[in-house]
Parts: sequence; structure tokens; C-alpha cells
Amino acid sequence: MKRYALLTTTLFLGAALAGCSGPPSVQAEGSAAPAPAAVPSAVNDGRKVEIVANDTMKFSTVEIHAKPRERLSVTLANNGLTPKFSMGHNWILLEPAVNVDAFLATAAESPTTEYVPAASRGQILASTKLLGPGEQDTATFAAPATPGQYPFLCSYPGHAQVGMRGVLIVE
Ligand SMILES: [Cu+2]
Repeated sequence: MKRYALLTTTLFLGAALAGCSGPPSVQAEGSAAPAPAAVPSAVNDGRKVEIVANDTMKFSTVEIHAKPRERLSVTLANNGLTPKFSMGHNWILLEPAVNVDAFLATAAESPTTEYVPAASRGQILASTKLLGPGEQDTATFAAPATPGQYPFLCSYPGHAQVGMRGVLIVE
């Protein structure tokens, strides 16, 4: 942590010294473009389901019941305090036939796509983005037409393994 702060300070000084002569040539690792300003979310036309997550790595709701094709608006709120790079949360609903362990293994190797593996997109029925502390996001979708149990989880490495998962029961 100290080391990081020092690096940040050094970079800041470097940028200040560079003045108006152009952008600093060194960019801090991981400092992607700033997050876009919050925009009103799209129309949330489904039945609202609110799930809270925090630094204890649990979903406040682990079982959702729905009718086939019922419209749902699942909102995940991250009420934790830990920075996103070490404690991000998302909500990902998977096809029932997915091998969850294999999905999670691939997800853990996909930090550049916020732990959503590009090759596994076809297995995802609905998802929120990866959320830092104080953020929330809503996934609006129709429940599957086929009754069954559809797993959901947080794909941030290690979180589903310690219990950050649940099931959508379509009946
Ligand atoms: Cu998580």
C-alpha cells in the first residue's frame, strides 16, 4: 500500500513537472480511462429483485423464484468499502448445463474483461458489470422459458468458492 502511494506520488510529480508540454509519458499501471459519469439506467421493466453484497463476500439473496419468461430486474448493490481491484462483485446468471467450476477457472484468468470470460459469453443469460464499493448495476431480462435451476454467482476470483452464489428457480 505504501509502495503504491509512493508510486502514485512520483507519477503525480512527474506529471506536474511535465507541465503543459503534453501528457506524461508514463502512465500508472491499471489507470484506465476514468469511469463514465453515471447515466440513468435503461428502463427497468421487470419485477425488481435487489441483492446486496459487501466485503463479507455474500449475496443477500441466494434464491430467486420466477415464472417462465417472467421479466426480472435484478439489481446488485456493492455496499462494501474495499477497493474494486481487490473486492469487486458482479452477478452472473448461467445456463443450467454449465460446468460452474470450469467457468470460474476461466473467469479467474480474465481480469481484462472484468472476470467475464469472452469465450464463455454464450453461457451467460444475464449479468451486471463488476462493481466497486458504493456502485450498483441492474440486469433486466426475461427468465428462461424452461423450468429448472439456473445458477448465479460472482465471478471475481475466489468469491463463488466461498459462497457468493445462488440459484434462480424457474417454475
Ligand atoms: Cu464478489
